[in-house]
Amino acid sequence: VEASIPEPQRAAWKKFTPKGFTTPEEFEKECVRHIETTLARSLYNCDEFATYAGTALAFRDRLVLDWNKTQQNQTFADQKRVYYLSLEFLMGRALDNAMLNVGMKDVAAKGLSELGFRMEDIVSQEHDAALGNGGLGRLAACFLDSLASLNYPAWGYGLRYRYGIFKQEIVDGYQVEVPDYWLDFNPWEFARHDITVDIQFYGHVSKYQDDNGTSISVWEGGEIVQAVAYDVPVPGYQTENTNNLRLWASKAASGEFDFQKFNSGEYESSVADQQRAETISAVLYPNDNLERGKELRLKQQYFWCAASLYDIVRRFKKTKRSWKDFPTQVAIQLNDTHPTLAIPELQRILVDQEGLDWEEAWSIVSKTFGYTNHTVLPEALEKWSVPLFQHLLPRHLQIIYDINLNFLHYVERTFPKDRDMLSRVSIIEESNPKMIRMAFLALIGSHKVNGVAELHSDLIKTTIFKDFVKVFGPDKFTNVTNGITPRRWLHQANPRLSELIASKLGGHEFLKDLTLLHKLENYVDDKEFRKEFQEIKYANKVRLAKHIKEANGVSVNPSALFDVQVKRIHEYKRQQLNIFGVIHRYLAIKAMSPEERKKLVPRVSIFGGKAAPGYWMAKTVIHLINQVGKVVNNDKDVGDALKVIFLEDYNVSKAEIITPASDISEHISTAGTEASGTSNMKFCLNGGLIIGTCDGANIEITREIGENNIFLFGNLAEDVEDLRHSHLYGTYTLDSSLQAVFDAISDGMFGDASHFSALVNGIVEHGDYYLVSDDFASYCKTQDLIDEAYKNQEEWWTKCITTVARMGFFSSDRCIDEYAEMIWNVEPLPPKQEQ
Ligand code: H53
Repeated sequence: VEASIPEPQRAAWKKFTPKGFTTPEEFEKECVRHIETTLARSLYNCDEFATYAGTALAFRDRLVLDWNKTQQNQTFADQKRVYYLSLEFLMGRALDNAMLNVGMKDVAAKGLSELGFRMEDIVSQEHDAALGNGGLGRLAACFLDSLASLNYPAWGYGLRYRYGIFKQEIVDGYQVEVPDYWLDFNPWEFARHDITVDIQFYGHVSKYQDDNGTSISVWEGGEIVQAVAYDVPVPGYQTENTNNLRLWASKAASGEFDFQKFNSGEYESSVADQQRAETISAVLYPNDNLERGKELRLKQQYFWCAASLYDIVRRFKKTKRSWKDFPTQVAIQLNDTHPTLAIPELQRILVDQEGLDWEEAWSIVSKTFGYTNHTVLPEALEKWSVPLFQHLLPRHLQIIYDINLNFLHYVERTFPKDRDMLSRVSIIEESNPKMIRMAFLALIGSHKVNGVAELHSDLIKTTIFKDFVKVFGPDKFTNVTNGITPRRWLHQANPRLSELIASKLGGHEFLKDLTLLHKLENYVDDKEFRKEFQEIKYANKVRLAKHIKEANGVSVNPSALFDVQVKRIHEYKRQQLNIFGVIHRYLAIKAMSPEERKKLVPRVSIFGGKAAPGYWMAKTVIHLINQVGKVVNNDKDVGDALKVIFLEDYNVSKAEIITPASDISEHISTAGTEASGTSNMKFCLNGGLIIGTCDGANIEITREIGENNIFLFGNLAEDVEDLRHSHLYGTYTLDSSLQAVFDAISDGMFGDASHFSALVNGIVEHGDYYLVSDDFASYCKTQDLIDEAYKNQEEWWTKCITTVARMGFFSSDRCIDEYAEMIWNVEPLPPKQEQ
C-alpha cells in the first residue's frame, strides 16, 4: 500500500496501461518487438527458438495484465483462499495452453505464418517444465488449471528446482539419466527478489520465562538459508482469472555469505557456503511412490513449508483479523505427506512467535489443513528417523512429541481397554531408530483426509488408517476421485477431436462442463460423425508413427492396433506383465503358418516411462522391453504382425502426442495398489479403450462407461492377500504359457538370460508379490478378446465413441468443486468487470 501511485497521478498511469493485442497484426508487432528488443535479435538472426521466445513474451504480457488484476481483486475481496502445497507440479509446456486459454491461438497462428513460421514448430521449441515425477505432480498441474478456470482464489506453493526430472536416454537398451537443466530461457517465471524468507535449520531449543512467568521455547543457533519467491502465472480457460504459482528457490542468506571469510582470502569456502545453500532447491528427487529418507529431502520439505507458511501468515496478518479467523480465511491442502511439516510449523508460529496458548493454536491448525493420501504402498509412506529430525529441526521434534502426547492421552481416555492401540496409532514408531510416521501426523493435524478414487478411499479406511477411523469417526475420511483437465488433454492434445465435438454440441461449452459430452451419444450411429471420428484417430496414429520413425527408426503401420502403456516404470504397475504378454504373442506368431499370420490383427506395443535411477528391477524391465523390441522388430517372420517400441523420455509433451493415438492402453496394476491412475482417464477421453484390472479409478471408469466398453481382467483387491499367502505357503504351479515365456528368456532368445534372472526369479522363487503369474492367463485371454473386438470395426468404434461421451465425470473441474465444497469451504471469485 505504501508503494502505490498517489491519486492525482493515477489518471496518467491508467492512460498507459497496456491493453494487449487482438489481431494477427497486433500480435506480429508485439512478437517482432520482443524479438528485436527484449532478445536483441533481428530479421537476419531469427530461428524457430527466437520466434518461440517472441511469441511466448507477447503472450506473457497478456497473462501478466490479467494476473495483476486477479491478484488485486483477490486482495481487495478479502475472502477465503486456498493454498495447494505440492512438492511437484508437472506443468509441461505453457505457451500452447496460454494461447488456448486466452482464445488467441488462431490469431497467433495467422501472425506466425505471415512471419514465415508454422505454429507446430514454434510450440515444440518450448522446454517442458518437468517439476514432477508422475501422476501426483501432473494431478497438481491439472488442479491448478481447474482452480484458475473456475475462478477460485487459489495459490500453488512449490519448489523451484533448477533441475527437473532427469531426461531419459536409452543406450544399448539401458536407461541412462541426463540432467534436465531447464532454466536457460524461462519466460513464464518472475523472480521476486524483494520477497524473501529466512529459513532456519539445526541449532537448539532454549527455555525462557516471559514477563508473566510463562515458559517459552526459543529455537536458537544453527544456520539460515534464504528462500526467494519465483511467481508463475496460471491462466484460466476463457476467464481473466489468472492465479499464482509461487515456487521457492534457496539462496545463501545475505549475512551468511561470509564477508569475513571472503576478505581474509577464504574465497573458495565462502563460495562453497553459497553453493551449499543453493543445493536445497537444486534437484527434484526422482522417485515416484518411493521414499528414501535422505536428509536433503527433509531440508527441501521444511524449507518449502516454512517459506510458504510465512507467506500465508504474513498475508493473513495484513487483514488485521483475530487468529480465530485464520481457518475461515485460509485453507491449506497437503498434496500427500510431503508438506506435513507445515502442521508443526504453523503450531510453532502460533505458540512460539505469536504467543497463543497450545490448545487455541492447535484448534486453529487442525481446522486449516486437509490431507490427500495418494498411496497405500508401504515403501511410499514417509517416515523420518527421529535422530535425523532432532538434528535438523529440534523445535519441531518437541512440537510433534507434544502433539503426539495430547493425541495419545485422548486415545487412552477413549479406548482404555485397548493398550495396543496406543502403539499402533502413535506418530512415533518405536523402532530402532525411532521413526516419525508422517501420514499419521498429517491425518491428526487435518480436519479432512481424502483418498483419490473410491476403492482407494475405502482401502485407506480398512488398512493404513483403520484405527484412526475408530478414533475420529468415519466422517473425517472422504473420497475425491481424481480428474484431468479437458483443456490440455482434449482441446490442446487433440484439437481435431475437440473441434468435431464442438461442431456437434454447438460450441466449446463442454470444455468448461465436461458432462455435456453425454450429448455425443446421439451421434454414436451417425455415419458422418463416425467416419470423422475414425479419421481423427487415424491421423493421430500417423503422427505418432512419424514420431516413432524419427525417434526409434522403426516403421510401424498406422492401421495396426496401437497398444500403449506409458507411465512410471514400477513393479506394481506391472510393465513386466505386459512384456511377458508380448513375448507370449511373439512365440505364438512364430508357431503359426504364414497364412495364419496374415489373419492376425497387427499390433504395435508401445511402452514409455522412466525408472527411478536407483530402482534396479524397474531398469531391468526397461532393458527387457528393449531387447524384445530388438528381436521382434527385426524378425522377418513377424513383419507387421507385431512391433515393440520403447519411447525414450516419456514426459507431458510426449503424452500429448501419444494419448490421442492409442487404440488400447494398459492400466494393469495389481488390484489395490494403484490409488487412482489418471492417464486411464486421458486415454478414454481421447477415444481409446482400456485393458485394466479392477483397481483405482478403472472401477469408476467402468461404472460410467459401461462394462461392455472396457476390457477388465485379473484378481480382485480383496483376494490379493490370500493369493500372496498361497505363493509363500501353498503349492503353487506356474501357468504353462508363462513358463514358456520364461523358458524363451532363459534360452537367451532376448540376449544374456542372466540379465533378467532377478525379474523371473521374483515370480518363480520369491513369492510373486505383484501376482503376475496369477493374472497372466486372464491377461492373455483378454488380449485375445481385444483382437477379436478390433476385427469387428463397427462395434469397436461404437465402444470408443460411447466411452468419450461418458467421460464427463472425470474432469478435474469436478474434483476442484468437490474439494471446495467438502474440504475447503471456499467460493469462486469471478473477475471484476471493467468499468
Ligand atoms: O498419484 C496419482 C495417482 C496414482 C498414484 C500417484 C502417486 C505418485 O505419483 C507419487 C507418490 C504417490 O504416493 C502417489 O500412484 O495412482 O493417480 C494422483 O493421485
